Amino acid sequence: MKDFKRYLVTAALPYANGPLHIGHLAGCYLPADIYVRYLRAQQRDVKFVGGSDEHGVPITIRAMKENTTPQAIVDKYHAIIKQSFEQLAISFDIYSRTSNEVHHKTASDFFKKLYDDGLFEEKESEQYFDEKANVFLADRYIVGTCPVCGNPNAYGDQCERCGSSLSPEMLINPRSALSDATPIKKKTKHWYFPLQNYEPWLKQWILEEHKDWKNNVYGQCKSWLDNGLQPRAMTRDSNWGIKVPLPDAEGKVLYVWFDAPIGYISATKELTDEWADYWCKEDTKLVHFIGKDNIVFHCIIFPAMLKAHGNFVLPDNVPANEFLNIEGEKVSTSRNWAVWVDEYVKDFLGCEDVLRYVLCSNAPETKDNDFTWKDFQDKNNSELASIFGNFVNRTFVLMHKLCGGKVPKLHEDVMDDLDKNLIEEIKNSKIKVETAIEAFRFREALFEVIDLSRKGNKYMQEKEPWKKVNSQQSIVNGEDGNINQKLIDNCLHLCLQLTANLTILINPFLPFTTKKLLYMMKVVDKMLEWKNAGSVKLLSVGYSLRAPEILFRKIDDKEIEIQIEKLKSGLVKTNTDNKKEEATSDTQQTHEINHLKPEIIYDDFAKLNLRVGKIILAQKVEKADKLLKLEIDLGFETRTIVSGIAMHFNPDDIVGKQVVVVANLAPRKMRGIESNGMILMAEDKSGKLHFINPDDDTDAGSVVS
Ligand code: B3M
Ligand code: ZN
Repeated sequence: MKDFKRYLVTAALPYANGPLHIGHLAGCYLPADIYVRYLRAQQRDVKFVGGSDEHGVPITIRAMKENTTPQAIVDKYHAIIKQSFEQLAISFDIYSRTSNEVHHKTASDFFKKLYDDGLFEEKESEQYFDEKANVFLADRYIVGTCPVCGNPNAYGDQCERCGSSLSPEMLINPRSALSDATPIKKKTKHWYFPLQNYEPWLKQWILEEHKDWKNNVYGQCKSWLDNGLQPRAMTRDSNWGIKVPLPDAEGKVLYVWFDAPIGYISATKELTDEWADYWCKEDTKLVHFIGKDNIVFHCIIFPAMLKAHGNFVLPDNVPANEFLNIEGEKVSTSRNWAVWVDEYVKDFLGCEDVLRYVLCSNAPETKDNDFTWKDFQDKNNSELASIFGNFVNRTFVLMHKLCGGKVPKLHEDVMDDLDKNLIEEIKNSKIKVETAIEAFRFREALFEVIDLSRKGNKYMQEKEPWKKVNSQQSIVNGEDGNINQKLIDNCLHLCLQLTANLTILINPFLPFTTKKLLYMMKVVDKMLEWKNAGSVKLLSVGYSLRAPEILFRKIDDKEIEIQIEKLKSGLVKTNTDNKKEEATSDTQQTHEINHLKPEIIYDDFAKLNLRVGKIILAQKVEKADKLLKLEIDLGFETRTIVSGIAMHFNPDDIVGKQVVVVANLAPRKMRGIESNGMILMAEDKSGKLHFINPDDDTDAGSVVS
């Protein structure tokens, strides 16, 4: 392994067009912060840079939606995002913004250098233009009717109802998503970066020299490289962004993905005069933490730009996470299906570490993962509080009760195997945790820390120091009493040393908890140096310690219900997806309809097999007030279906009625009767049920779709 002198760690620059949600945190900010805190504890030379991405179409769209200027938007959201990071203790050395002058100059000079070196291709092409809004339109901003399924709101790149991949030319009645105007084609000139020229080098650099990258990252790079790279326009027609620094470039700005990664360089410049050491010296380890949708930009495009420019180090690793879903659904900011960091902090003040814990122990490191409030509660109550918190609390309480509030001695003469094993476990934990962190396996690392506290609990349970006191009282002989005190001392001595170790190991993950622990032990930050982990001589004998604090309060069901309710009631119906939803405009925004279930795609619907059926028999089910047993003619067969409609209809009145049946529902036993399907009914506001009647003469078995 290469010996690195310094570390430069970056975390993707969030677009300043909305607040931060927990998916962002889990994706890259929390892992980056854990890594950096660990490196700092290792006394390594590290800089952690970040900032807001304040250019690009998402910002201008947001400004249009909110009827304000892009500047007002970025000012507003930059402040909110920055504060959310601070509240969760994401410890950037600098959190900058790409609207800063340093950045404009850095990005502009970067572009100019590539231009002067003759590395761009200038090309004119025809692109869609909205004459009303006076802007060129990316495919996503053109909507129209899908030629495949007739969806009137298909996008210029894809229909979300039927999943067809489209181009704007294919849409029937195309219109601009911004103004409703019919887009026209207009000529425009742009500067293209010939990515294909860097393909051989990228193949060597990534596919041969970086087999160590995470599978998801390596795999995505390989697929881009296998498909062949194309020239990419590095400029856009817009009045928001960094002006193209050329004389004949009126109304042109740098492509946001050209300028944003340069933002890492600009932020380092703002942070330190030694910025060039971090960016230009070969013994720097540059690590980009990102989400999976940013892989191509950080692994292919930006490195190619750096290579073309020359003099810069390249990323040594790009540990990208997958996505975090919420309660089984993709995060969608426009549907408000998200857990917002600023709101979390308000609702769970003092529980910042709990969020950090849950997001790390459930991080989408290798695949998309799910955040649920129930799991959040479980992890807090039965891991943090019951295992980690409980161990520390017992240790402190017993130390005060049985050892006079001071660190007791370790009496070597009465040490047994349990004691020796525990010392061994403490040493091993350090190695396990650091190996996992160095490999960007933060979940595993955190698990090891909690596991050490679990071992502490087990040790304490086996030793039962509280019982030694009772036997001590009953023993008249002073000698035995001493032995018992020695055993108590040893147990609590080791439990306290274990607590000190836990403090060092948990520090990168739970910085708030670490502070409380340091306070309770009356020790200073210096103890947190990573090299101290593994030692059982961290707390000096005779040193008096404070009373324990509760590290993690229990979170009750009510609090969880409130959050789930909040999530569900905030639901807004739209037809946009997670990644591209920021692209929608006023004209596409649909109104709020509360309590609708989360959006599904056509394929979900298509799984249902709906048929027309006719009720030929209806009977009450014994000892079940609500159930009727129905025999339903489906044309091709007769089915028994048990339905919860007995309170609404008299069996005799419904025989002969037509119904819509979910015919492929898995069978289910109710009151001992197997029900093979379900009938659909409409429920009005008052809770009254109504039949959904097909026309009288619809044949039984007809397909409903
Ligand atoms: N702002 C995209 C995103 O937030 C973009 C990242 C820039 S990193 C240089 O997903
Ligand atoms: Zn379609």
